[in-house]
Amino acid sequence: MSLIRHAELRVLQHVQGGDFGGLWHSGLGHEAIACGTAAALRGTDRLYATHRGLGHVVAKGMSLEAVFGDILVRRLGSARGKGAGTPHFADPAVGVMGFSGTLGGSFVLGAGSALAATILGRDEVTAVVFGDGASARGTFHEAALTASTWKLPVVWICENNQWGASAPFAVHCPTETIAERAGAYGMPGAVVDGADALAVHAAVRESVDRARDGGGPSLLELRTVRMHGHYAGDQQQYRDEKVQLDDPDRDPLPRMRSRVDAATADRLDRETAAEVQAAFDAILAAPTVGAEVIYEDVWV
Ligand SMILES: Cc1ncc(C[n+]2csc(CCOP(=O)(O)OP(=O)(O)O)c2C)c(N)n1
Ligand SMILES: [Mg+2]
Repeated sequence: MSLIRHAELRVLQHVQGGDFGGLWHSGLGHEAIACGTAAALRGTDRLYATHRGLGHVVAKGMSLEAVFGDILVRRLGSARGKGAGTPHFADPAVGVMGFSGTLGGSFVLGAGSALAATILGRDEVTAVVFGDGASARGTFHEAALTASTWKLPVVWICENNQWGASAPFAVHCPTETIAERAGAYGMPGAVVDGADALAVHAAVRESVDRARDGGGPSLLELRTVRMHGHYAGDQQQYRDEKVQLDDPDRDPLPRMRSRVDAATADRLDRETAAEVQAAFDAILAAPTVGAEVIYEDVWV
């Protein structure tokens, strides 16, 4: 969580410096979900993350170099210099299966990934992460229904940060929870404190075990806060509440820190800060790529 926090802050600093050609969606506040989820998955299990998913892909095992390379449009990025940042993070070797520019595509891709594992006899679980806003897509219905009917090894992981861009949860969702939809699909559903990494881990672990044992999918709704705007630079005029970093009631980092002895926490903080700084500097110093890469990896 500390590594992800430092990486998020470093990227934010870079984006705020103005040398970034796109929208950056900060995952500050989502670190416990990323780590609790990845820790419950095996290396061979598959993960579909989100546009806010830097933490998820790092927790799943994607290198900082590849992540920063994608953000900074360098050769070492997983898109090998084609850029585009978070939506295109992918490293199948560690089970990071990519995402897309449109929300909701990963519901059906995730169900397909789990179906493939079943057909091929692979002992793999697929975790699909999505936001409270994205849960409104019609693809959720068809993927959830099919995955439950066929008992596919999927875990649906909703990061409910109470916002879909500028729309508050109560405005875009007619029910108190998203988890209560689970019953309609014949799967278990639960609301979990998404700022508590250990609670996330326990819940995801149970769902992963169930999926692996042939019990089919589950729907977990992990409640947390989006600590920054929808994108870096979002003035959030629609939002009164401001969430501060280091708030022990809202920020997942101090909550985890309180469970570790202070010396260990300090050491991890120092080491991860240095690791992030070194990786970011190295990628920043590498040459950017030009238009010559555009036809690479294109199948005609
Ligand atoms: C199909 C589709 N509709 C709209 C968008 C634009 N968009 C990108 S992120 C976002 C908000 C998503 O909210 P949520 O799913 O709750 O995720 P969060 O940003 O809160 O992590 C929107 C509307 C999109 N990328 N794809
Ligand atoms: Mg949201």
